[in-house]
Amino acid sequence: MKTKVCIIGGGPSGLLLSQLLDLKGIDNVVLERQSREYVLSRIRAGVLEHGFAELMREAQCGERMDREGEIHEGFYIAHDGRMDRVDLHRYSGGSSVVVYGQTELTRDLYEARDRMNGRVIHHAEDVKLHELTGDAPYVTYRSGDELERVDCDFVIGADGFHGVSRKSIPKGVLREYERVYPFGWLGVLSRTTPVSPELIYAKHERGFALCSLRSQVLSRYYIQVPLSDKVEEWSDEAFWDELRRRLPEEVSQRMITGPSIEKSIAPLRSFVAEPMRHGRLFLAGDAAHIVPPTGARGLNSAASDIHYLYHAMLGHYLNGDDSGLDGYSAKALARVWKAQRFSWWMTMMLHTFPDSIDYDKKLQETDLAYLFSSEAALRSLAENYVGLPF
Ligand code: FAS
Ligand code: PHB
Repeated sequence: MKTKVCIIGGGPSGLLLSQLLDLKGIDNVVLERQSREYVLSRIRAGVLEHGFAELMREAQCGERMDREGEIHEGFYIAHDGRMDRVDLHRYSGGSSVVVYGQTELTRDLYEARDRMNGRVIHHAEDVKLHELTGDAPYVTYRSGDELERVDCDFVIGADGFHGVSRKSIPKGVLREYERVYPFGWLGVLSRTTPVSPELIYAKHERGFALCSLRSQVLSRYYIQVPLSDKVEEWSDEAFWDELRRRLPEEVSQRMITGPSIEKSIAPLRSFVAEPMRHGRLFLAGDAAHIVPPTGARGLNSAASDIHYLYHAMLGHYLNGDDSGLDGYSAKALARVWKAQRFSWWMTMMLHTFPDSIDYDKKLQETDLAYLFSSEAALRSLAENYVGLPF
């Protein structure tokens, strides 16, 4: 098989780039290890930056997001028994975020690929990248018992943290930066009315909690748990009890509980791989960087990678201009690191740390006190949360 761009990974990053390129007549193929059903069974991000929403519209995939997604102009931080609202609209100069689940967004992208007869190959096993530093890279993969080959101009590694692409960059070239947090997030999805119309990030001595949603009939909640916890150790009842303990009474009293339809524990890490380019290979999304979900930057960091790669490919194929490709890694990383900083800051401010000393706890309290006493601090939080410019 021959194509211009071979994209490894049929998650949101890979599918969005595939759709954008196809709309401009740039031939591409997506190789996805799992089935579509498996990809769509994963429950992940819930908050889209303004820039991500714009990209979805540019990709002609924004119609259901605009119809079913919710525009949110603020969120709450619960601490010390009180609730303080972060007015995103006011402090970001009029911007907002869209609350719309990654699962539905990925479904919209798959359906758009179907409408364009896009080539998304599922069950692509043992993907291997070859000749990345030459002019004629190629990718091999196994489909059943058959070994297949894709000859291409460029390979996009959009295969997530556990993918093969980043690992195809020689050890002497790749630099990795990582911080692992001593806790995870236990998440529950339930067909219940959300406890709050806006998200609530809760700092509590028992641990962090987050009240989010997917719609007015689908709630998404998280509580911080020790890394040693196993999801099977948490009954629904135990989850709801612990969540309520971490929220102000005015909130916990009105909590509507119900059976979990999804329950999982996600570890938290900050991670960046540099460079995001190696020869004809370009990394995008979780393949290159991971953030703790506290700042809702995970999926949104992928958006700017895709935006930069899309325009770089347009420059190459439509204008013979490779400046976008040559500048991609530095430009993407500049924004990635700002998302890393923000996600780290939100995580350090709102979670309990098993080894924290009293001084650390006072700093956390002071961080919150300063935030809600300073317009400059609120503007800084708001501009990061709604998404820094691409
Ligand atoms: P993805 O990991 O989504 O997609 C990569 C795709 O590549 C997958 O479909 C995988 O099957 C495929 N693949 C992997 N290896 C392959 C191979 N060798 N060959 C072929 N295909 C291969 N972000 C938030 O903003 N908020 C959240 O609340 C949040 N919660 C999360 C919870 C969990 C458990 C995880 C893991 C992530 C969460 N994230 C969250 C981050 C998440 O949304 C990612 O940012 C987002 O999935 C990134 O999308 P992709 O870069 O497409 O990577
Ligand atoms: C979610 O709804 O899954 C969600 C929202 C905001 C976050 C993290 C997760 O910061």
